[in-house]
Order: sequence, then structure tokens, then C-alpha cells
Amino acid sequence: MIFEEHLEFLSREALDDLQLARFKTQLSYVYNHIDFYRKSFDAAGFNPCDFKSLEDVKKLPFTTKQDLRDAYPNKMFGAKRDDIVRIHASSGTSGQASIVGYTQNDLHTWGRMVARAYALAGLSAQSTIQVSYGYGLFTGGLGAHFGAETLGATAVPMSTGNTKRQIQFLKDFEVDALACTPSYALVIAEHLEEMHIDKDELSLSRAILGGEPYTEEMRREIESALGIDCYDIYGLSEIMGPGVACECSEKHGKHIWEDEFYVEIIDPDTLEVLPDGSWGELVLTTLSRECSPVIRYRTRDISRIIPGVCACKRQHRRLDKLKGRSDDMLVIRGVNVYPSQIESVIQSFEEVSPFYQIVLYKEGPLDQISVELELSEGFALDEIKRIQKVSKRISDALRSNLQINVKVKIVESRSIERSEGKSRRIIDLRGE
Ligand code: DLL
Repeated sequence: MIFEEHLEFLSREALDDLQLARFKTQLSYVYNHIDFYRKSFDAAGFNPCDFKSLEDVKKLPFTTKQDLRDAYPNKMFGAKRDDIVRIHASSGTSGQASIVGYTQNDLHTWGRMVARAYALAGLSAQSTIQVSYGYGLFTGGLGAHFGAETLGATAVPMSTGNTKRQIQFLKDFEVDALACTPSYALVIAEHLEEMHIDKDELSLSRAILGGEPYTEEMRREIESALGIDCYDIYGLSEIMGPGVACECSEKHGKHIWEDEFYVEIIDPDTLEVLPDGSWGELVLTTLSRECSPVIRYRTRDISRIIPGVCACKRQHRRLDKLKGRSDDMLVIRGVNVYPSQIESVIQSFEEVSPFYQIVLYKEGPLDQISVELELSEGFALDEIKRIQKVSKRISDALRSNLQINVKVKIVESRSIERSEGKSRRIIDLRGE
């Protein structure tokens, strides 16, 4: 099923024209409705009337996470109180939360974007989608939910937790698709085994997973544990929530819905816009948002635009797998490492389970890194020689792939914390 054929299959030229027209309207809207933008445009000597072509984007100032935090609770809202029908917040764990608001039109757009994502994953009005993202201020639950209803599918609003009941519902309601974080999909798979339910007893055929980075290796692990096909969905509350970009059946990057979002990749140091194909920080502009429009928002997510056109023929450009967030990059004795690179290496060892934790600590003045791993079911922890061998092979693989020395520690089965939402995989003890 294709949800919005006319918009999903626009030619590149038509998409560019639509973006330009919408960009102009969004700029005068924010200039006239939001003090922050009026001041920042004035300070940059920019007037919305000066915006003649998409090239002019470069003249616009960026918006940062700090700008949104400073606007707490509603100083960046562009809509009148009467027209605001919902608020959400970003899931940041530190500092002031940033709040985003939605008008009816904003919610409608959001529902359509997520519905497109589901349709891309092969779902339709006949599908039953279990939503196992948290419902609340986090955009995952309600975003995935409204998308399912917009598609005309049946939404099962489970939220997170009570995993046994989740599995019971998957079975009893013959659920076709699961929407949750990859971490929670792993937990569900683990419980399935514990409950002695074979994956073939479920009707589940797909999962639409997002909200946190995960590697291809992790995707395959989930696919084989649940016997399903997994699709990646990306989004962030500051821009809308889930559904900003999502995978089609080609699974070669996530299509960014360019009729609604303008995308750039910049060098985070020089702030120069980089050509397609280069890795850098993702910057997004909303093109039709009413309550919380954002112009050139620096997401801190590191990715690249995959050059060329997708085999599915959609012209909406594709975002590659995220390397991580710029603030997640680890610098271990001068070597830059993203947690996803570590995940990729350890997931290729079948002797260890997909749950892991990275610990950063100091030995004297030097930064050290260790990875805690559990053995897979079927590999006994009492065979010390074997454990030593596995640890050494993993540590050698990490050294040869990433040029860093990582201490590998095999821990008791089930001792690593399981997550129902976004995993906290890095424990930083260096400041303690
Ligand atoms: O996580 C929205 C969302 C919910 C997206 C459910 C997809 C599914 P925030 O809590 O604001 O919003 O967190 C946004 O999560 O900037 C990325 O760093 C990360 N993220 C989200 N989806 C992906 C993904 C939601 N598919 C932040 N791959 C973003 C990698 C992701 N990272």
C-alpha cells in the first residue's frame, strides 16, 4: 500500500518548487509569530522577503537545543493558546526539557508522516500495530499510535512494561507489527523464550523500530529472534516526533519526507553545508509547522545523505544509518569512537548476547574503556578457559577495527540492565 502517492512520488523538480514555496511561507510565519526568530533574523540582517531560492538557506541563522531550552515553557510557540491541542517534550536526561506544541494541523501532518512510514513497511488498514513505545511526554507512543490510526490500522496502545502481557496481546490479537525501540524488541524476544512461546505462534511479521541508534547487526539479531522484518524509523521531538524519516522496502537509508522538512548536513565545526555523501551533523527545518516551527535546527545527530535516487523511485533523499549523536562520541586517548562502532563488532560474536554496556573509567591519568557482555544462552559461564578465549577474540577484534584497547568483561547472564525504552549503554565513571 502507498499512503500518499502524489506526494511520495513527486519529481525532484516539483519537490524543490514545493520546498521553496513552503520555506518562504514558514519564514514569514516565524518572523511574524515568534519573537525569537524576529530577533535572530534581524540580528543576522535577514528579512524573509530576501529568501528567493533554496540557496538562500545559508543566510539563515541556526537554532540550537539551548535556544529551545531557553524558551521553556512556551516562548517559541507560534500558535495561539486556543489552537494548541497537545504538548510533548524532548527526552533529554540532563538540563531543562524543551517543550514542543501541536495544533490540529500539526497533528494531522504528523499522523500522515507516520502512516507513510507504516505503509512503506508493508502495513495497511488491515494491519494491527502494537505500540510499545512509552505514552506520555515522549513522542514515541502517541506519535506511533496516531500514525496507526491515520493509516486505518488497528492500534494496540500497550506503552512499555509488563512484557509478559505484551506478548500475550501479540498472540491473542494476532498483531502484525510492533512499534518500539530496538532495545525493547530485544527484551520482548528474551521474554518469549522464557515463556516458552515459539515465535511461529505469533502472527508478527514486522517491527518499526526507532528512537535510538542501532546497528545492522542488532537489526539482524532482532529479526532472527522474532522471525520478522525490521524497518528503521527516525525522528525527534523538536521537529515533530517519529516519522521524520523512514525506510522503504529497499532498506537503503531512510527517506526524509522533504515535502515537510528541509534537510542539510553541515560540518559541526565550520558550519559549512556539506554535499550529499559527506558525513556531518544533520540540520532540519520544518516547512509547515504551526505551533513549534524550527529553522535550521542542529540535531547533533551524525549521518549523511546517501547520494543518488532510491530503487523505489521516491525522490525524497535518504538519511544513512546514524553514527550516533555528536555528544555521544567517545574520545579514548585521542581516538574518536562512536558506541555504534563498538556495537557492530561485538554483535558479530554469537557467543555473547545482544545486551551490553560500555564503561568509561580512569586508571591514573589515562582514560580506559571496558565492555561488559553476557554469554548467550547455551554458553556456560563455568568454562573459564573458553570465556577467556572469547573475551580475547572480542578484544582483538575491537583493537583491529577501532584502534583502541578495550577490556572485555563477561558478566553473569541477565545482569545487564534491560530497557523498555531507550537504552543507557554508556556508564561514564571518569568524573567520579
Ligand atoms: O526519539 C522520536 C522517536 C520515537 C523516533 C520513536 C523514532 C521512534 P526524542 O526523544 O526527541 O524523539 O529523541 C530524538 O533519538 O535526535 C536521535 O538521536 C535518536 N533517534 C531517534 N530515532 C532514531 C533512529 C524520539 N531511528 C533522538 N536511529 C534523535 C538512530 C534515533 N537514532
